Amino acid sequence: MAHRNLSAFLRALEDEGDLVRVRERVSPRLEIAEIADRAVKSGGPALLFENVEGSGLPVAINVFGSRRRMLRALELGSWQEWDERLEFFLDPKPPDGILDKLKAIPKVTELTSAFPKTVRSGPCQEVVATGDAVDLSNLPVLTCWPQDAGPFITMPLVITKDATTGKTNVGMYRMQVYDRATTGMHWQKHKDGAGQARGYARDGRRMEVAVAIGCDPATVFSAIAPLPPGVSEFLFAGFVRGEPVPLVQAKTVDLLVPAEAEIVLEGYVDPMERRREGPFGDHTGFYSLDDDFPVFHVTAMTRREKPVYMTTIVGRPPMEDGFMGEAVERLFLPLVRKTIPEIVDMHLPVEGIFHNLMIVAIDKRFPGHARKTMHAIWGTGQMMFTKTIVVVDKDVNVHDMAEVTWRALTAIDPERDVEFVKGPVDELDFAARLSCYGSKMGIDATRKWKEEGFSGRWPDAIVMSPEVKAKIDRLWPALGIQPGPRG
Ligand SMILES: Cc1cc2nc3c(=O)[nH]c(=O)nc-3n(C[C@H](O)[C@H](O)[C@H](O)COP(=O)(O)O)c2cc1C
Ligand SMILES: [Mn+2]
Repeated sequence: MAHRNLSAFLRALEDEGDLVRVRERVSPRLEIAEIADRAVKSGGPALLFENVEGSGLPVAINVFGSRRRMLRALELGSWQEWDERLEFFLDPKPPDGILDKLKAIPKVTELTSAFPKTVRSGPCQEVVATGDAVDLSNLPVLTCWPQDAGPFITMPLVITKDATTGKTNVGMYRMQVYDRATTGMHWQKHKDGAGQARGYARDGRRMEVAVAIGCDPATVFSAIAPLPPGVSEFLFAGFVRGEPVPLVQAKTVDLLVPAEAEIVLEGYVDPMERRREGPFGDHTGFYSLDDDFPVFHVTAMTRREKPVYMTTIVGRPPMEDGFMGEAVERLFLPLVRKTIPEIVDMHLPVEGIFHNLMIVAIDKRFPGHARKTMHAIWGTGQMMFTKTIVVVDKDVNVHDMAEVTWRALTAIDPERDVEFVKGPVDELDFAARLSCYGSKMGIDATRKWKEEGFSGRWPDAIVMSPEVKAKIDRLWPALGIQPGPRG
């Protein structure tokens, strides 16, 4: 059974001892951030702040802040389980005999039941405020870091529709709260929300926008999933959940919103309007400096009778979004392998903040294969932002950074094996020569071949012979050698 909504998920976490209710009175200005930062960095639980200064609403944070909770959110026992689930769809085999055919039926149902379904009413509209009754200051929006320009809604599901195709997009783009009914809309220019806004700008039309805050965890996660433009995040969420996402018609805009959401903001973005946004303590671990971004005018706010305000903080890694990033890495690996089949495994270390560092293990088959892989990655979706790609052979464990450091750095002649290219970079990359444009580096750390001009001899890595290891295994307990502190 899918988690029905945020509260159901929080209850499940609480039952498992993985949620702490904080009853102490705390401020949404910096204090909740400091507590959440300590919790995530120490592997702590999800937090529900029940007594927040200036607001009657509780604040849920660090809900995805561990691998365990991230898996629970996606209703997976392990990442392996996801690979197995996907395999049926990515590598379908014609059913062989009646038994196979019968077995395929639930799988096909799984796919059809992923489509969102429209319902006539939903708890997200138990309370409706429009016009002057809209007041964002009722929400416990966090100010996360000392130099932040103000409070920011950090976990919004921003829902928009393509001006031409009518297709819905959902993206997580932070929103700085300017006043009672106005926020920033920080969709970066490469993202689908910004792409759709360009369609409205072309037509000189206002763009209707709805923002859901706090949903069932798979739906929240779908907003950060790097799906190709035009692929529905709600469909993806339904597939992850194994149940459709129920959607309800918004009250004042022509958009469907998650019926089970805690809070929904409705309004519009004028594609020509810009306002200063930031600074904001960002997931790079540095402040993103102020810049001009679109503006969201909130014309209605609907909510549950007793909503929970869901949020997160970003900052120096590891943070909650790092666990979300790991889930993206694991969920999308089977799909990436469909287009770049030589990839055996990949890893984006959390300190590399998604786009700074990717380690890729490949099954190298021809000269220049590692470089081909780099260019394929730079040419695929949001992986285009990857600043550094390290390509290693398939026998290197990409998740073990000690092994990667050892193997990759012994394998390179830097001048020969490093490739520099130029292209689009993440908008948050402050070191780039220009905004959104800069260079990237690929390191071919695979074993070099004669066909690649390598004329030396490549030695084997040192490994003890299995017979000796087996013998010493038997002898070991009798030797009385205790492990001691290293160094
Ligand atoms: C906590 C969090 C905050 C984010 N904030 C932003 C943001 O402010 N602007 C942005 O463009 N992307 C942001 N992202 C990344 C996008 O959500 C992500 O790139 C997503 O794939 C965008 O959806 P889209 O492909 O439909 O545009 C954030 C991600 C997370 C996890
Ligand atoms: Mn999208």
